[in-house]
Amino acid sequence: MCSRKRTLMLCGLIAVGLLAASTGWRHRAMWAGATAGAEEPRTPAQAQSFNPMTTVSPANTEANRASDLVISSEIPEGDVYFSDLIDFFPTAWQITPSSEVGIGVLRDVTDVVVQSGLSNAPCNTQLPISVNLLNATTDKSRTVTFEDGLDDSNSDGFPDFIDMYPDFNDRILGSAQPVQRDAGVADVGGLKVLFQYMTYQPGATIAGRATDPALGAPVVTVLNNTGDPQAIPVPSVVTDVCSPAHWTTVSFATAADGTVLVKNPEQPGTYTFKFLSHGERDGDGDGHENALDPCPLDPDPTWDPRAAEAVGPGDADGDGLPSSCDPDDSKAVDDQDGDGYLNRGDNCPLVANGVNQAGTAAGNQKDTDSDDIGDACDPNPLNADSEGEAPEVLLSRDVTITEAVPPAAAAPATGGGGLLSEHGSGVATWWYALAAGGALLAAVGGWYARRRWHT
Ligand SMILES: [Ca+2]
Ligand SMILES: [Ca+2]
Ligand SMILES: [Ca+2]
Ligand SMILES: [Ca+2]
Repeated sequence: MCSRKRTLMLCGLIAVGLLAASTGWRHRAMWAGATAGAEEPRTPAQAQSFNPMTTVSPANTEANRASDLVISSEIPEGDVYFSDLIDFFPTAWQITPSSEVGIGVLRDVTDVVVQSGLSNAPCNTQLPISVNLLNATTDKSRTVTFEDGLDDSNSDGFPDFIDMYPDFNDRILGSAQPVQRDAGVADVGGLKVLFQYMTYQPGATIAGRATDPALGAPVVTVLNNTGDPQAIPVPSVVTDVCSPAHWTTVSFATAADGTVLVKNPEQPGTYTFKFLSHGERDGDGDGHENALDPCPLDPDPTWDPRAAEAVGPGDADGDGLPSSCDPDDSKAVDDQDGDGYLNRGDNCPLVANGVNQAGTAAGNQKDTDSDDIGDACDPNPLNADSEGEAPEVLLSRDVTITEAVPPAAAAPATGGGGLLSEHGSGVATWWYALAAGGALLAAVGGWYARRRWHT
């Protein structure tokens, strides 16, 4: 689901509990931003590696306490990127359904940094992204299209993505009814990107796959309309997305009006969060996943897709087409097949399969088996495993919930003391994370602190 040639994935953003499963940004998505500093050339990875990491931290561990929850994940540099990711919350964790919370209430803040390649350049640009996620309707009776979602048709101050149900969600995820939906729109280098976190009942079937109820309540992330079979691919300035990436989501305990949004389990004990993810496929075993590798069936042992300079070992002309499959590696041609998709952002860089081929067998980036190799050049277009198996990782993270502490006798009313006594040392942890996220997150954090101060 999160396949990157069509998606950009931040797939893991999790929010409060949400998990991320499918995401993608179409066509390798859209990131833009500052360029990372040049580095010494590295020895490219020689084999597929996939080692995601995740932490879960309640700000307060007392039983039955409304507590902020922080989930952080990362994928190290050189690993293949996520193909999909689903978080599973312990069923005893108390998440208030969207139907019981006001539309537009702030529930989560997510801070992401992911590496990307822009306009056929190497995948070495990093861009921090921050997004506020608001409580959104789970009522499917009024829907909105992807194209109209940023409108505010009832003038309530929220985009229609918030108070109407995106019609593409069911095409991507199936008809299961989410319990909770949070949505927000990030500004990524001037591009608008819709984030949605969706939480389901344990055992829900998502995107055609039944989830194991023993794992907990599944949470998935959807970016834009990635994965919608009715979406029409178009070339993007973001021609690659790759590791490293990390993201942190803070799910707030309460709304400004005191409504509880997320609460620890009622009883003390140890509770286990699960994170089920798959990595991207690597058809030629050269360590570069298919979505990052313009020559996915020809090993490129000396080529570094993250190199500081495009011209270098393995790509003498720097056109993003490594020497293993470049018809002439002494003559740079950024769009070898002339179909409008630059080499690094084309799932068949040597065969025209662009907008002009829509409706033909080649299709417009058509990739029936979602292995990031287009039908027009896939030797096994109906068998993804023929072009590399997807590594699977299931992480377990235990969280210990402690006995509730009876309320202490009223303390002297000193402003700052109230904040600290309410949240304990956990607050400092997520505050630090927010501060690292930049001005937007800092602003949100400040608002949040003020709200708490006066409660
Ligand atoms: Ca290759
Ligand atoms: Ca080349
Ligand atoms: Ca092509
Ligand atoms: Ca394919």
